[in-house]
Amino acid sequence: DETLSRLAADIAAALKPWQAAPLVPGTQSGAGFTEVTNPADRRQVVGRWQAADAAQVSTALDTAHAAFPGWDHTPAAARAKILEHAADLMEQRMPEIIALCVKEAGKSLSASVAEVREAVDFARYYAAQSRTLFGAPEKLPGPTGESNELQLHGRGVFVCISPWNFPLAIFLGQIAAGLAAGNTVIAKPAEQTTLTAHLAVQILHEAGVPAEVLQFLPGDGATVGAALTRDPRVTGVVFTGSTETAWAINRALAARNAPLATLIAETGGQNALIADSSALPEQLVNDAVVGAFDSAGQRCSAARVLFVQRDIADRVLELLAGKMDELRVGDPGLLSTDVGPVIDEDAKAGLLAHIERMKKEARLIKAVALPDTCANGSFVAPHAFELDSLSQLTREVFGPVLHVIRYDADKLDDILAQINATGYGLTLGIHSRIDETVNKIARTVRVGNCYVNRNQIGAVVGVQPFGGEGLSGTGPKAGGPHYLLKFASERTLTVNTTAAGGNASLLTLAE
Ligand code: UN1
Repeated sequence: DETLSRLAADIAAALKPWQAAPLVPGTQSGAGFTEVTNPADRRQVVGRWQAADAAQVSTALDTAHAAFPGWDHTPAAARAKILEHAADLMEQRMPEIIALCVKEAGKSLSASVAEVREAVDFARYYAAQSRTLFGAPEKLPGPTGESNELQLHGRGVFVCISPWNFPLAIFLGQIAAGLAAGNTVIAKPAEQTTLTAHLAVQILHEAGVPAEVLQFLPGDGATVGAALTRDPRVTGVVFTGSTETAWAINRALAARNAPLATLIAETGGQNALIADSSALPEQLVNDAVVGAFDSAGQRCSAARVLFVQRDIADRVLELLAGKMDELRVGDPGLLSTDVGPVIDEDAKAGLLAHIERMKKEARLIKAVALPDTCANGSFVAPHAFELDSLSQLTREVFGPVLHVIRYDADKLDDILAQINATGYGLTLGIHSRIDETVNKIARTVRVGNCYVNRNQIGAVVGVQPFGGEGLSGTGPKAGGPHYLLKFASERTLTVNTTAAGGNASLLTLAE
């Protein structure tokens, strides 16, 4: 209790004064600073930063390339120790990180706490994985007189391109994976959350990651991102964001006459939640509301389309409208807030345009009223619409809008085919008490994460490895046992251990 109230007091203290705007060190020359304002009011200045220029990008690549062998040969246990130290530091500096995340990204207090928790989990999980996977080479069976082993190494220079919706967790998770596997890393965060990302990099450096091993290059995708991905020295890119950007990165990597690079991408979704008539309506609605509106719907895992069997649809829609009425929209710095602002004015404009279109083409189930306190910020009221068909949605709607479609029991197969036909495959929710139905849906719909009789967001590191397939990503799953393998290169070492093998038999195989 004491710890909790101290934490609450520290967060409140960090939230209150609008501290002197932090600059991004090392990027202070040249013109053009971007001013970051709090999305909850668009007035308070949170900080300023400046994009890296072409010379800085080029120097970073030289440096990362030169530093790779040294970091790759650093024992995995030593790399792991540094990441674990970073996890400890993040825990110690929770109030400061949470406050920045609230102010810069507009994430609610509870979501910002979860953000730090997830970042800590990623750092510890990949550290543990790297001890096991990279610590000792795997001995392979072979004929007498020969020894065989499989070693894992880093691939080289990894570029991490991260999204604004998890400004700390995904940013840090990507970097931690790259570093744990022995790569040097150049991190380019989403522009909207540069300051939170910068704080994460400071913490990693403080924990002992050498400056040349992890470099920070703020800026936009079209200039900084593109300059990085076209460089032949980049051996891997880990990206979370839109499917379109993943395509662009893939094309840039493929256009180089260079060693073939790895792309690990986690992209969008058109996530369905399917409820048959055996679903428990109250539980279904609770999970739908959390799935659709937590973090103002700005999760790629969020529930976007609720398919509800016609027999229970009226009851479910009534409960849904009632539950949405309880949502408190407003200042993300208040513990009582459920739904904060969306990330910026562009996002807001796009969502409002979608809502206007839905008002014409679909039936409004509920529009939550925005309180006056939301007047200046980038707020979008949570909405639910009833649609006739999934074809009315042409793209992922990344915000607090839930779409509902009724289906007849004998049309379930059609629904499943339509969901697959979107090409996305990230999360799926199923609410049903009938094992046969659950199994059929879970077997048919091609997604990365399927949740049964619970909400479909908030995958926990090491517990629910997260990531999609098809248009939703390449895999492997973040926070899962195979993720680090994709950041690594494999080397098979075969040594003649007979007398004829001479001195080779004296080789120390383990690094
Ligand atoms: C994302 O929105 O990019 O399961 C990923 C979740 C989070 C991951 C979301 N752990 O909601």
